[in-house]
Amino acid sequence: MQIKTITTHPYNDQNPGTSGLRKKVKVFQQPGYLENFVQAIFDSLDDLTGKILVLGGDGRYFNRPAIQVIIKMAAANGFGELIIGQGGLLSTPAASHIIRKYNAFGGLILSASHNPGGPDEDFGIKYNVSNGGPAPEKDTNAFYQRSLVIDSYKIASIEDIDLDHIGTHKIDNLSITIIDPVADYAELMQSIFDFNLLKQSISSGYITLLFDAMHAITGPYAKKIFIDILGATPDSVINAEPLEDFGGHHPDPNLAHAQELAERMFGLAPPVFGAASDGDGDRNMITGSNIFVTPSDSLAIMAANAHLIPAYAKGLRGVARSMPTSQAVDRVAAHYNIPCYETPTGWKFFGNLLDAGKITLCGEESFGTGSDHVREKDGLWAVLFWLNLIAIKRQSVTDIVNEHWQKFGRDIYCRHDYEAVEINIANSIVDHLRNQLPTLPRQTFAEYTVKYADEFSYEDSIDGSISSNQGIRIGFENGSRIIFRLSGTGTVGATLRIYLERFEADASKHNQNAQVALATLINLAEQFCEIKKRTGRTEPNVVT
Ligand code: G16
Repeated sequence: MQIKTITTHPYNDQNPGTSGLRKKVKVFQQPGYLENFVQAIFDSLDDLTGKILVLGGDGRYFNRPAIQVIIKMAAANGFGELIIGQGGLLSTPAASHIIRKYNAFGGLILSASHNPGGPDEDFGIKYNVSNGGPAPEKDTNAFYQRSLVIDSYKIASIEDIDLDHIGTHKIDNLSITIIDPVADYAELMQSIFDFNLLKQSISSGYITLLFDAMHAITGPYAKKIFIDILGATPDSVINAEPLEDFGGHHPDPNLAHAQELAERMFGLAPPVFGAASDGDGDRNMITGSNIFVTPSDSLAIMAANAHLIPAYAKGLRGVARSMPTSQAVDRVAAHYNIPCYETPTGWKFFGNLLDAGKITLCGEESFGTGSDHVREKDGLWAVLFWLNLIAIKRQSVTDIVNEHWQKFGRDIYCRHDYEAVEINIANSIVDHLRNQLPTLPRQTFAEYTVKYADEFSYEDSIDGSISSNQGIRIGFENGSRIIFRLSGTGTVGATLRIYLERFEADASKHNQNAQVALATLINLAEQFCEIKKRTGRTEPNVVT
């Protein structure tokens, strides 16, 4: 195979965010842009010669051409084997599983997750390490540093590979295997959950379900698992065909974007259970007939009931949540006397805890939950977990949630997102918040007295690494919190996220609307950050 070394010039904006490098497709299409970043990754890795690389993406626009480039670069850089999902498709959790199962050196996952797709929309790429999880910060920092000085990349002169047929191609010492993207993952799910019980519950009509794949990667996975294996009716999976532009929608599983699902679940005669996943299949939204379960509550409920699921019957070693996720799971951990860790936003921070066996279950408010079965959050796993719970407990989603709140109390929670804020304004808001931090403790606002006001910094208990500036926290004596963070996944301007939470022990007040119950905190948040005043906006773009 002939290998060419191409001269390039560095770009200065290839700093990975919360989850890989995400930019507009047009940015990725600049000469050498994709190649530089991939070469920066390969240059930063210890000897990769002869090793296995897993490759796949969520099928969005630019997925296929990018994969062909990466195949040629991986060949030129000396990988021994490439494992690629048929059609260039792999969900993020399936890629994580395949890296682990086949002892791969790592994997490149092409996705911008829940961001929209298409020629004028978003593309992304991230590297996962040999444990199957996202590269930790020390690696992503190294990728960025290398990208700033890169002056050439290596690429092999080989024909494009046929991605659509399963099989193996041999080119000199390189073997390229195109695999069924679903089979290994479906097998893994069957080793975790009680598929016999699920089949009975679905065939008897006890569980009716609706899954919205949002024209993204989970369509083929959901069809295989829910329809082919579990026997659900074909109309149980909607928007199942992956499209390069996700049908023009945001593949973001929340009530605003999974509109069709929301209409059915809150309409006449809804199914027992409804769920959606995102672009690359790692997020999940859980609903029941006329109820939406917040991701923070979902994590807590899963933790409280995990012992009912076959794979977790021995109980959980510990749990973890990202800092802005509500404290509901902390109460469950305290009840079962297991450790609960608080990490910065970003799945990569759970990896060390999972590898060290400190935690079994973890999750985030951003619609992500997962366990030690892979090293990514896992949308369909969460859906199967809930289905398995409903089948065992013989309760509706509403009853499961209410029972949980009665036992543990309710952490009333919501998040307000202000998207595409001008970067200078966003930075001035963060500076303004920072300046107030020393003066806030012990001040009282209505019934809220500030207990602490700081910027979250995390020390990894396994490798001792420190991650600073991970969000501004204002915590109150009564356990309520307001948190401010700039998103690390947006591609236009800055997104300010405001997370609000208040604990309610009184069961007679559990069924309040969250926006109403959190109204004082919402006003206080504006008083602290002045987003409306500084931008002239009147409301957040998204409320979850
Ligand atoms: C990614 C990360 C998550 C994070 C989320 C939101 O999810 O994997 O850990 O919670 O982004 O991050 P931010 O608040 O910085 O936008 P995904 O599903 O987009 O890969």
